[in-house]
Amino acid sequence: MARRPASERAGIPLNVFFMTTPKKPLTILLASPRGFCAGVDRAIQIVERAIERYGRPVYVRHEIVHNRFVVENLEAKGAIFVDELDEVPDDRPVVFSAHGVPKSVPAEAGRRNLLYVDATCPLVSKVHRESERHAASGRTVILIGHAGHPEVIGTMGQLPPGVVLLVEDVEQAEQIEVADPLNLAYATQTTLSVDDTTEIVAALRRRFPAIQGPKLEDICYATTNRQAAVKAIAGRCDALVVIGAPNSSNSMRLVEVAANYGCARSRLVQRAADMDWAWLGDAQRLGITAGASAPELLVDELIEACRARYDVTVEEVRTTEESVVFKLPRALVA
Ligand code: 10E
Ligand code: SF4
Repeated sequence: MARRPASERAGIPLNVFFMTTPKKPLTILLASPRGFCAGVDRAIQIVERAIERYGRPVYVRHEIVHNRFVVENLEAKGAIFVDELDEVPDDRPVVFSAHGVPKSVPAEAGRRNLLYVDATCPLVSKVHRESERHAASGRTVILIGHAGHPEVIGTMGQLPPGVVLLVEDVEQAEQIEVADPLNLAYATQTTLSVDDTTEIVAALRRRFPAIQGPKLEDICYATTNRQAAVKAIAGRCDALVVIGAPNSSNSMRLVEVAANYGCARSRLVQRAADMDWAWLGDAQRLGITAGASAPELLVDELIEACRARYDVTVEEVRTTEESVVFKLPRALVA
């Protein structure tokens, strides 16, 4: 005779064991555009193609983009990430990161006869060329950006010391002294807060009416679009997560934008495993976006982790379409 289940023998109906408390509802407002931009996509492809073409290992100076997941994936394919060129052996190729490098870096690579591929985003290179053009016309360039960030180091390093002056905020814009206010230009880091930069530029224009600069700032399309998408959802969210890395300028700006536009409970999360579920608390609407260097896979992973805990409905809020694609360097095509 078949043995009865232990629960029945104990007098407990079997279905009691399978009764679960229903999951709480959670609406995810998914910002769009989010995640990879054209410059990041191109930079990753450059490393992958360089490995295919030149074999392992290919060295990469600095994280190709500011994302551990991307870096570890490329390491598994044969990339070795280093801080400086002196860590690259003479007989191996090296890729420069998407953030751009000072002129001294390709110069040193050339001096050592290294095979190098520059993965600087074309929109960063554009800022480099504009700054050079101003300097050639005798203008001092005020660069609006964050001290120590590789893009800022790269842009300042396009010109001799003293030609580019750094301004980080409105306070510094109000205080900066220049030798010749009639021969002045500004440029910006590509990943700044659109709102903060507008204020900084306004302060510079007030103090130096003859200052020259781009029609809009040099903040790129991807930064602008990701911030606009967050602005569109922030006011409807109880909490908002930006997938990205702490050293990713554009990702950090998205957290600030969310807070400034109505979602004080906003934070950066590198991936689902780092999510603090207690922080989410009783939120019913969670905003999710991703920085320009964060793969979509990490967004999917977070949504799946939410589904395991909540009864999830996803609503994608798209503020614009993106179709920007950058060509790869000729050396890596075909
Ligand atoms: O710290 P950033 O936002 O400048 O870099 P990221 O690697 O997170 O995203 C890509 C942005 C680049 C390469 C700079 N324009
Ligand atoms: Fe280029 Fe903008 Fe992407 Fe930076 S964030 S890599 S400037 S497209």
